Amino acid sequence: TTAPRIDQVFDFDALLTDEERAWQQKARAFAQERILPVIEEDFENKHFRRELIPQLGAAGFLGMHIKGYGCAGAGAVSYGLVCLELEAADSGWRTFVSVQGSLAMSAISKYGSEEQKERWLPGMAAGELVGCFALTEPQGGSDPAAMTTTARRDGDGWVIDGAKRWIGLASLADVAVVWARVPEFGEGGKAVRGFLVPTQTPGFTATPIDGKLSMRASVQCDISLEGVRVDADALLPGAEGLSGPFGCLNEARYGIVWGAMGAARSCLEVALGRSITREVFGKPIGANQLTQAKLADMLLEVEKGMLLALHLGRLKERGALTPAQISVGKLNSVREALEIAHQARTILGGDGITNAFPIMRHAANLESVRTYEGTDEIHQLVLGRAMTGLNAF
Ligand code: TGC
Repeated sequence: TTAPRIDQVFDFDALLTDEERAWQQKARAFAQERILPVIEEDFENKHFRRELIPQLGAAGFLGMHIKGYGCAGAGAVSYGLVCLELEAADSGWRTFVSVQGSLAMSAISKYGSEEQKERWLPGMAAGELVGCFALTEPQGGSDPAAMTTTARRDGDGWVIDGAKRWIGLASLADVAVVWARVPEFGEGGKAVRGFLVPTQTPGFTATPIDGKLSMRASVQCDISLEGVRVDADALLPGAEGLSGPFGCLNEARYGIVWGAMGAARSCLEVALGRSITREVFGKPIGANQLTQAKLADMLLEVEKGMLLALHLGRLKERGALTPAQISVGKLNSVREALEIAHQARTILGGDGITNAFPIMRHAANLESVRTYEGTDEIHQLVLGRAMTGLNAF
């Protein structure tokens, strides 16, 4: 596209530090040089380009908010900007960084023993090892308290049985963070614990889910756990109950707040570019008032979404970000990004449904983003509870 840069209208970058701009530029260059040239082909062919993983590691994007263990120790806003630039290329690659860094590495960093951190984090930061985060089960992801996967003591170790679904990266992962109910710890969510399961362990099987019309350039799997025996030191000692996995979901949801605005910005840029070059009724379609109204409304939502993301990022850097605030951002960013993708498609006319433009790919991807890490409805209910004090789950 020859689109003018929409960020020049608002000068959002003026709100960033030099270091944050440096991360932004690095991620933008990575997306433009390594992802964009191949993404339409990969999406079409359902191909996950594994060779990019060490390159993401070398760039410092994996677990970049974690201090030590080979991680960059960058600020929350820098991490958000990287998510935005990667998702401007494709949600699948932001999802990779989220699953590896915000979910699997965060779980180890927040709840792991020193030995567990030393064993896994440096290789994961470098992109030499891949992690996945096995929380969701086949009956649905919204109510992890209902999980049926169990871990039982067996001599010095644990035996895990159950099934997980929609687990990103599982078939290529070296280690799975598996959340399981430990009956001896009681009932409900309080009995949930996390285990670091090397994926070569007998009884662990990950099968990629086929037939996806969304996130086609990334991998999500079914996992079967049949008598998976792990040593005692596989247990994450710092996680007790559902606040363990939820603490990691907070990190990933925060990245989505920024990331979805990247997909939205790309759709707006393409629509803006085409509005100037596509002629209808003898003039560029962008010279029509209705089109300009659409473009203006899209710009408003991108800029509002980015300002919201920045506000949440600054709160996170102060250690003041709450789960309800993250719900505001996740709900708003994905909902508005989808609406922007749909509006952008109308400006392109029939061309908008082809893969000559990224609009439908972003729209299809965003349907996944809307569903994982808490659906719209879950975030509405989190906010409803925060406002009313009444639990509607
Ligand atoms: P509730 O009783 O509210 O809470 C249970 C315990 O958890 C604590 N908690 C949180 N802690 C940290 N951050 C949060 N956001 C938290 N939310 C709750 C809470 O304080 C309590 O702690 P404690 O110590 O008192 O026990 O639990 P609930 O069952 O009422 O929660 C309801 C609800 C709906 C908010 C929760 O179940 C929820 O968020 N559901 C959505 C789950 C979700 O996002 N699932 C999708 C996961 S995506 C995925 O797994 C795939 S990863 C991506 C990939 O692999 O590609």
